[in-house]
Amino acid sequence: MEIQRWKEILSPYDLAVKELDVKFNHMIMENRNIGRYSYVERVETRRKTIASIIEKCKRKSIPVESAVDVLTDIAGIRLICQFEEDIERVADEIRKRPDMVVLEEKNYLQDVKDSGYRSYHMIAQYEVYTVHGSRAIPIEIQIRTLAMNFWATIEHSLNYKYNGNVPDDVKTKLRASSDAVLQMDQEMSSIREDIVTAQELFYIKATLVKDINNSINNLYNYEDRAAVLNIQQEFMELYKIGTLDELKEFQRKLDAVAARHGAQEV
Ligand code: 0O2
Repeated sequence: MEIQRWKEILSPYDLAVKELDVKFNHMIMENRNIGRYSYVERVETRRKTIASIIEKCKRKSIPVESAVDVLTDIAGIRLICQFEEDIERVADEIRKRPDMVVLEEKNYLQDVKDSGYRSYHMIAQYEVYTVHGSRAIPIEIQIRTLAMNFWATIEHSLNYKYNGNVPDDVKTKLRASSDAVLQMDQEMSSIREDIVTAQELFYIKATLVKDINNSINNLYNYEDRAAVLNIQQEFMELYKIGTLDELKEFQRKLDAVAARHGAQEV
């Protein structure tokens, strides 16, 4: 197939992965900004390369011309969570989203693959609007923990190295390390509440400090420079020894000054 034709065929898939990358990352940011734990820790997106599409077609005896009718993982998104419990929450959020329809689910957390692979897979249909009109695109969504992702990344690269024929002793080690990953995920789950609370506090403080810095920078537009430097100094002291409530009160005062000047900024 000509490269120009590939470009046309794959363009809506590129759009789909870009849109979903923005949407899921925005969701993470919104949660963190309000100091709420995000079930999704990290997002990875990719559109399958032409070489990889051709290779998969060969492997599955599919004519390349039918690739887009048969393959459901040309557009892929990976949602990486910190804890195994978060995976089901994320899957549930996806089922409820109005911008996609889940067509299929595979639970490799329950039905662990012989390789030792663990992950939760969904195929969803997602609509994009292009200059040629609207197109419903299948998206493969893989949901897994950071630890599962580490394992899958290493195992994938070994498969690539050995061209799919991984030696038996390496396979045995991979399965053993997959069990170790499961054990680690379980250990981390047992202290999940502590970690979530610590992270929520961290993001509340980080957002507050960012807002205070913005407000102070903004003050330079309408306050005397020496006065702003004094405020900055006061903030540095508070940052070192102040409580969260004191920082909130400091931000409220800065906000009130900006409001008086009709100059609030985000
Ligand atoms: P890539 O390079 O990641 O895109 P199939 O898609 O036909 O191979 P199936 O049963 O239709 O397999 O879908 P399945 O099992 O849900 O797997 C699809 C994807 O899951 C794979 O895509 C991998 O990304 C991942 N996966 C599945 N099994 C394993 C495994 O044992 N190890 C690792 N590391 N990843 C796995 P691709 O196209 O194979 O690869």
